Amino acid sequence: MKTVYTPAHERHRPPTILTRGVVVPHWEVARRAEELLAAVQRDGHEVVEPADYGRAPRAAVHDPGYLAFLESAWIRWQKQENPTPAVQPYAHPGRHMHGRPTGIDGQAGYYMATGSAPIVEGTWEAAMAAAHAATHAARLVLDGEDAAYALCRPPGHHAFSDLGGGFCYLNNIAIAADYMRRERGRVAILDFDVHHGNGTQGIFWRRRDVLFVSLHGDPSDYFPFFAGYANEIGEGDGLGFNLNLPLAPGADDAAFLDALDRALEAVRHFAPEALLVSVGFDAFEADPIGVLRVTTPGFGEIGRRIGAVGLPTVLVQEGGYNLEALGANLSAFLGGFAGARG
Ligand code: SP5
Ligand code: ZN
Repeated sequence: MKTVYTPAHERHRPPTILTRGVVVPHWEVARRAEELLAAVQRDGHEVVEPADYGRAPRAAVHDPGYLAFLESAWIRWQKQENPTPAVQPYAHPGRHMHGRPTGIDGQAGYYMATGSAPIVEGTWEAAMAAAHAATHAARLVLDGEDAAYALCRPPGHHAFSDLGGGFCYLNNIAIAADYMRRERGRVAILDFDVHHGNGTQGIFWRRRDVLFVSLHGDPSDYFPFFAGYANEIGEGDGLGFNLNLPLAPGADDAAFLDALDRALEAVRHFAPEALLVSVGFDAFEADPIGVLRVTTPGFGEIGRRIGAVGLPTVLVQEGGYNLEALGANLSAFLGGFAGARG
């Protein structure tokens, strides 16, 4: 399978984040992509560089004010007194607060939902490159490839139209899905990262041309906490085109695969012309920030069942933070997928 990769991701090196009041090293590190790339090369997949698709694909999904913020935030932050190396918000608009700040500190809190998406010197360039990689994988499938894999970081599924967070800046898969929609009638997004794809859900909330289905740890006690519940089914034109399948903490391969079957049933019923998949390996039993117990062979079976749907498929990398296991989990997943394609 063609893998779309560019080393531009290395420019995004988030240092630390504040977790439960303690400063810890960031989990979303450049080595993740290195481990995934090594696995792809070991398995003999062809690696291609993404083209530059310009501003249009991201501008079709994201708010202009948010894009302007992301592009300029680091430079603006550096112009303050005693600047720090990363834009880190510390105040967010809570309920009942509707004012719009003009300064960088307030805007950082306005445009970022969490403190876990610091903006460093190369974040904007890396985020653009990740979106181009997902768009390029979509382009390959539109042009007739059976499937393609965007090996990208930073991830994207927690990014809304006008709100980043949870390690995410631009919503790579939403940008790719919207790009495909210009040439295809309906597309479905399946998200099996262990965290709910709240940004992707938000972007397509009122649309019936893009089905969103997510498998994830139950948000009642797990990030992103405020979205991902089973009663979220879309609104307006999008009513009935959003499906959340939260899983209890500790869910194993069997429980995960049962939920996957339900998700794939919804995809088949929707009968899209293409499938896009938010691929996360953080449902892994030994992920440092996971809550589920999917095994390496489990990811193989997940790949096999997704492949067996038989739709043209764009795979887009999201999370997965166990550096030692990332390569094996990707190999198992892609191997399962390819096996189902025959
Ligand atoms: C794309 C993706 O997988 N984003 C994940 C965002 C998770 N953000 C929450 C980070 C806080 C983790 N604190 C857990 C403590 C573990 N001991
Ligand atoms: Zn995740």
